[in-house]
Amino acid sequence: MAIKVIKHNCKDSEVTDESVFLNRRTILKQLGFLGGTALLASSSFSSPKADLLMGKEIDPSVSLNFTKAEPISDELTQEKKAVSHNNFYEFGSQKHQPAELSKNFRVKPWSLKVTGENKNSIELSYDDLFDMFDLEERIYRLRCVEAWSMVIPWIGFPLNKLINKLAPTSNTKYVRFQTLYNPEQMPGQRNYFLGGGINYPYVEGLRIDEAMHPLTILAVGLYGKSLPPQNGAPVRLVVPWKYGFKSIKSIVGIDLIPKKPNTTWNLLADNEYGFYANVNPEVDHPRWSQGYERRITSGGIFNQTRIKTLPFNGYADEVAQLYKGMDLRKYY
Ligand SMILES: Nc1nc2c(c(=O)[nH]1)N[C@H]1C(S)=C(S)[C@@H](COP(=O)(O)O)O[C@H]1N2
Ligand SMILES: [Mo]
Repeated sequence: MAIKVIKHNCKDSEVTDESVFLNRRTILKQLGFLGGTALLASSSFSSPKADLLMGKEIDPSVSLNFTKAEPISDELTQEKKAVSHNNFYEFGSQKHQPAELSKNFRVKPWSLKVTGENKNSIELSYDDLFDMFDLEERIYRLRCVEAWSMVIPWIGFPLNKLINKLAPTSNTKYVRFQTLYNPEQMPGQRNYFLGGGINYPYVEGLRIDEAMHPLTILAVGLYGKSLPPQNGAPVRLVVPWKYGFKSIKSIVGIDLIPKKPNTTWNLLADNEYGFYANVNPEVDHPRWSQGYERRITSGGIFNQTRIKTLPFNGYADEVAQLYKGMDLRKYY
């Protein structure tokens, strides 16, 4: 299936005919040449375009072409929540800060370098992220180690498709990921307190079998559109059976390596955040229970519903065999 259309931060010369057309219509509308109903005649309007037509602040994200997911029984988190309640310490450690402080984050041009064994490597440009693989939607639960959770329709591709391009051998035991380091653009990287005391760049890692698992994706979009900066534009990892901090954002480097890599939260507090970080209601965080979570929904008190946390975040049937014989209290 062919991919994507328009992207972030496009100059006028780069945008597709459709968006130029929509821009022109906006102008025509402002001039009073078009009625509102005529503008709604096309069924392909997605919300950013609708916002454009309404003359509201323009959302830089754009519609993507992708295979739609089957609905799941969990209620989707409202999009406005998913893009305004974030953890992205590079843009501040309070939930509301990433959306506010990442507005001018430039994601184009982008370079994602992927290295394998024997200096084997590939580099993906911004366009490659959307063009190299067919995009598919995945509706996943996201469980933060802080005991809140959401249900988010991501758009992306399985990480194993990218790894397979580097033809890994048995020497590859782990995969290391790194977020962009750019203090000029990321205020939390130049201000120790804003950035939550993290030693940047943010790094993460997976065992190779976890990285190759079909549930593990690189996401380039959510809710039908490319990722907004606060959710990790232009490309982030999503590993649905692990605590959210494993799902590293705005990735510039992926390396196939023989040894277990360092991971940011483990470096900060080894006793609180392990390398594995599989969602596990049996293993409490030293400072709070992991038995329950606050699902961010449209109902409940304060739009939160208290629910039981499931082993592997409800993906045990798919992933439990990866950890056969391991003591999950030790390998937390
Ligand atoms: N680079 C980077 N990636 C990150 C984080 C971060 O602070 N920096 N926070 C993590 C945490 S704790 C969570 S819960 C998820 C949140 O993803 P969301 O904001 O898209 O819901 O991103 C993860 N990825
Ligand atoms: Mo998190």
